[in-house]
Amino acid sequence: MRIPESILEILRREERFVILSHINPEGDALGSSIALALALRRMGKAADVYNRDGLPSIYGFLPGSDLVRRLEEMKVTPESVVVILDCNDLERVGISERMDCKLSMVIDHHETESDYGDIRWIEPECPATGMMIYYLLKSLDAGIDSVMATNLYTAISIDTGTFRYSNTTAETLLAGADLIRLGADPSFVAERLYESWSRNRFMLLIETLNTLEINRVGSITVATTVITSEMFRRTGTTSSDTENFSNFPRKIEEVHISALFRETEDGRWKASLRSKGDVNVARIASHFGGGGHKNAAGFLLDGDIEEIKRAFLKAVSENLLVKT
Ligand SMILES: [Mn+2]
Repeated sequence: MRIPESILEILRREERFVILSHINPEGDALGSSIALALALRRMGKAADVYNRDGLPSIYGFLPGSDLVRRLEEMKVTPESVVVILDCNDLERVGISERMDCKLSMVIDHHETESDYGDIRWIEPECPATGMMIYYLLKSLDAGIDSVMATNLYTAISIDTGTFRYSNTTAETLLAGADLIRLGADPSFVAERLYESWSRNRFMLLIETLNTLEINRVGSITVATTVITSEMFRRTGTTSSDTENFSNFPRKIEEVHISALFRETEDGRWKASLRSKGDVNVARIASHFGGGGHKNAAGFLLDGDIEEIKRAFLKAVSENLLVKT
């Protein structure tokens, strides 16, 4: 992976950094942000991490996670370099106006959504932003300590299903191995990510799986599940408890696509799409104005959930002519 020289130069030269990532942050956004901030601090610079939604409690295990503060506390000055990670436009960060900063920089592995940023480094083939930060820190010679290693290992774990998804390559495993050598504990991270749920979260999963419907669309089998605001209320959970839920119906052998529809606080519906192998759900998401990767994508729609499901299945039949 070739790191743009301008990025290395700015990180070495500038003194003040504000690190931002997407709303509803998950392990890649958080781990990448924390690791980069700690590396910059180690280089003697000021580096702060903000996220609109703060730190979800399930990521409280990340060392250095106390660095993550809410967007309303953000201080950007004309000397600041703003670094946006794991997304590439301001709307995804939850910011509506351009900031008065010295420079803005985007580091992301999602297909381009906007042209925001004075410097953009985007690698759609890269499995995680955490991989890009890993290579970046290697090139900066800042040194990766065990705290940074744990954050980057978690970032890569989340976006590769802990080295299982089709984006897992030899490079991913080599980076994972190096991060373990540098101090990441794979069984600790896996236990915190996959075996540390609250009972409430598990009850929400049971309710969600009870909404399962399986539809055959041409040669494609689609599983849909739904989470309503009422289900969140009943189980005492929030949207951050739903991370990974859309993967569960993929466990069914014949299912090619799993679509989870979650009601948002403002009464809209957020679809999280997951697929196996060659089935490209990014194409369906973009049909509805959303985006993502081949095997993981999403979109947001207004309206009645039953109508949205019907429109979704129609879009699958129109947009996917895939051999299975
Ligand atoms: Mn990511």
